[in-house]
Amino acid sequence: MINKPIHCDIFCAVVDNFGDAGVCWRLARQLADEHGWRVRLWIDDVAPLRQLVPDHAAGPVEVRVWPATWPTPWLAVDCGDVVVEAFACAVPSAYVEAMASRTRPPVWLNLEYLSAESWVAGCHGLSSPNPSLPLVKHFFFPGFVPGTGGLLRERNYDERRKAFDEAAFRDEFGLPQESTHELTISLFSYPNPALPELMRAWAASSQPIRLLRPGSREATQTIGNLSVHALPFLPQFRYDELLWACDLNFVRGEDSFVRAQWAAKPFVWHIYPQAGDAHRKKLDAFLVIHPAGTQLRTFWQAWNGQGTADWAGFAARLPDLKAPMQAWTKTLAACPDLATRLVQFCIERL
Ligand code: TRH
Repeated sequence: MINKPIHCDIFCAVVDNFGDAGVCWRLARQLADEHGWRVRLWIDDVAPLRQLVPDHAAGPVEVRVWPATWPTPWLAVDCGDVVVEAFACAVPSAYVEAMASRTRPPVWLNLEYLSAESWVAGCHGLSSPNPSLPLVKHFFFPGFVPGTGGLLRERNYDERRKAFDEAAFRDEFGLPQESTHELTISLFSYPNPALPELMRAWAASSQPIRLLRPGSREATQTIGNLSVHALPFLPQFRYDELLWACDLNFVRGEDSFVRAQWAAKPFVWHIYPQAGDAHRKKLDAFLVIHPAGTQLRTFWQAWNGQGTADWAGFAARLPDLKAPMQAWTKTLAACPDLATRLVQFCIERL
């Protein structure tokens, strides 16, 4: 048992996009803010973090550039009590040796990618002893069901949402005020061959559609009944505001996918494409556990490259999606969040 604040080093290698930095920052900030840990985030590319959190230098996390050549030797006292390697990014070997030379080895976690597949609960928490050093690594799997590591969700999420002023948000970005006959949609996806056809369907729809595209450089334009607005790439904590302001959210990857679930609005997921179509199984696994999975399936599969996206059919189902979306969020929010579970997991082993 230790009395001083727990010191945690999180290692993040940016593979691509924003998800690696986004997830690591979210976890790091929660551990510092909500659990009083002293957290250092070692990240090999600060550029995405700067976009997500322009003021990250203000704390509460100490952000350090993970140098290409790690300084050697690394001292045992400079290791965290808890070491998190995000997405199997491989902690530098000099650091690992220093971990092994501590009288009490750190709790070492590999934070895995999120998946709804049924094997996840069986693998969460499993340990892997180091073949040559007195160290054990544990696999920490985020997940949707009991027995997994849960999902990242800040303690003050509901409070922030209650305080959200949608009218002010719309004013700030030059959007008209909310109207009941118009559908507001946010779009954050990978390049998607299904998009041009969907835009045509939106332009031809009888209901006016306002499409908000964060981080898009395209000019704001109107095509038939579709108004397209380019928005700036928002700081991470403000991205939630965009999701709250919309009736339907197109999200992708891992972190925006989770935020859409907290927003409890109907959403469409563009899953991160993987070699050998491995992502299809993950998409199906989520549709199986989600209470609206049956209503979502064909449109989501089409958005992910299987079949044709039938907008009119999906739009007709939107009103019925509200209740299961809210029920799902309620179920998830009733479980402890990922940071709390991670803290508990570590305290039992420190
Ligand atoms: O950027 P992504 O495609 O990240 C991906 C996934 O995490 C994928 O699983 C992983 O393998 C790959 O990275 C390496 O999508 P994701 O996960 O949704 O992350 C986007 C982040 O950007 C998220 O934290 C929300 C944030 N964001 C903003 O802060 N402002 C914005 O305006 C937008 C659109 C997003």
